[in-house]
Amino acid sequence: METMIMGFIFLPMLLMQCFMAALAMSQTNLTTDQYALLQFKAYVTSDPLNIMSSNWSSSATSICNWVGVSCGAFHSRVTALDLPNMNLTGSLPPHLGNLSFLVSINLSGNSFNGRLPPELGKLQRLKFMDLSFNFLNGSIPDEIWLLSKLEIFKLGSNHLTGTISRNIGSLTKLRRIYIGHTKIGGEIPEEIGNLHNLEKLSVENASLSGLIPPNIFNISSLRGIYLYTNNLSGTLPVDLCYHLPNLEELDLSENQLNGSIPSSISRCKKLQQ
Ligand SMILES: *[C@@H]1O[C@H](CO)[C@@H](O)[C@H](O)[C@H]1NC(C)=O
Ligand SMILES: *[C@@H]1O[C@H](CO)[C@@H](O)[C@H](O)[C@H]1NC(C)=O
Ligand SMILES: *[C@@H]1O[C@H](CO)[C@@H](O)[C@H](O)[C@H]1NC(C)=O
Ligand SMILES: *[C@@H]1O[C@H](CO)[C@@H](O)[C@H](O)[C@H]1NC(C)=O
Ligand SMILES: *[C@@H]1O[C@H](CO)[C@@H](O)[C@H](O)[C@H]1NC(C)=O
Ligand SMILES: *[C@@H]1O[C@H](CO)[C@@H](O)[C@H](O)[C@H]1NC(C)=O
Ligand SMILES: *[C@@H]1O[C@H](CO)[C@@H](O)[C@H](O)[C@H]1NC(C)=O
Ligand SMILES: *[C@@H]1O[C@H](CO)[C@@H](O)[C@H](O)[C@H]1NC(C)=O
Ligand SMILES: *[C@@H]1O[C@H](CO)[C@@H](O)[C@H](O)[C@H]1NC(C)=O
Ligand SMILES: CC(=O)N[C@H]1CO[C@H](CO)[C@@H](O)[C@@H]1O
Repeated sequence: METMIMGFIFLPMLLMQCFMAALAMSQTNLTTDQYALLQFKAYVTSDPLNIMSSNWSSSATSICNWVGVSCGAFHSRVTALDLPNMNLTGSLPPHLGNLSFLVSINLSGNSFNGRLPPELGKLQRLKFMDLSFNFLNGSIPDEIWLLSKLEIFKLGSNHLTGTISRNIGSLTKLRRIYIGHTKIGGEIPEEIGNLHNLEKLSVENASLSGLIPPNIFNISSLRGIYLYTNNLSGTLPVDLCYHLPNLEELDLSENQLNGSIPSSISRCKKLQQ
């Protein structure tokens, strides 16, 4: 009986303490999120549409009401930073890596330049990364190839250099990768064959060389393969279309491929282009 009463008293107290601790933690980190966003704003050098000047300020309401920012319903941490096509110029601060609840970042179609901060590799919850159509340079930091929750990964149409990391094999949730229209070179790592959910592979108009790993053609989820305008060599496998029931578009033009087009091409039943 005593134990039960103690339980009745202490259990709610314990829960309350946990709740307070959770609240404190979320508030601490909300401050971290705010600081990260203010740093992001500080790194923006031109905002001709005045997207951020009006309500991206610490004196205004919660950061969750800032244009382009979304927060989680329960924990009120920043889950999305989406400001595509906003004519923003600037670079990306390392502090973005502190937005530890971020699921989506979409800054495509702006004029961001400079390097991708390696700290983005800390965003372990990130599913959607779209920084395409900017002026980012340097190579893709190693850590970014380890963001295992990534589903959509778009860094194409930038001035990026470097190679595709073998760690790409750990991005098993990837559905779309777009890193074309860059200067990314080297060979396509065969680890890409691990990506069993991949629907679109776009590394066109880059500087790829070497052979196309044949296991790419075993990824049956693929709907589009775009590797045109590179320096890929070798011969296409005879069983090219044995495992590609969903392939709609295949563009390997403007490379150094030789040999004949495999007759198995007729087994890609959905091929349109
Ligand atoms: C912030 O700006 C956007 C766009 O101008 C507006 O829709 C939104 O209501 C503003 N939010 C606050 C809290 O002022
Ligand atoms: C990013 O925003 C652009 C413009 O609205 C949109 O076309 C694109 O699909 C978005 N990217 C992602 C990954 O949702
Ligand atoms: C915003 O960008 C678009 C497309 O790049 C351009 O046509 C437009 O003039 C820009 N607007 C401002 C205010 O800079
Ligand atoms: C956030 O990130 C920056 C740069 O990566 C770092 O200097 C800072 O201490 C981090 N932590 C907080 C709580 O803002
Ligand atoms: C990357 O861009 C920045 C800013 O435009 C520039 O200062 C830097 O020299 C560039 N780095 C490389 C390696 O091109
Ligand atoms: C390839 O990209 C360059 C810019 O990097 C562009 O000028 C050229 O038109 C592109 N070529 C194709 C075939 O898309
Ligand atoms: C593709 O899959 C088939 C059947 O599962 C297998 O026999 C073949 O070795 C695979 N090819 C590659 C290059 O992984
Ligand atoms: C393409 O690869 C060949 C060797 O396969 C090499 O001789 C040539 O210089 C490369 N071209 C470019 C533009 O990288
Ligand atoms: C393709 O080119 C390579 C050299 O790059 C050569 O070894 C091979 O025999 C060629 N294959 C065909 C079918 O022409
Ligand atoms: C990214 C970040 O700042 N995370 C912190 C969230 O709050 C807890 C508790 O205060 C810290 O341990 C984390 O480092």
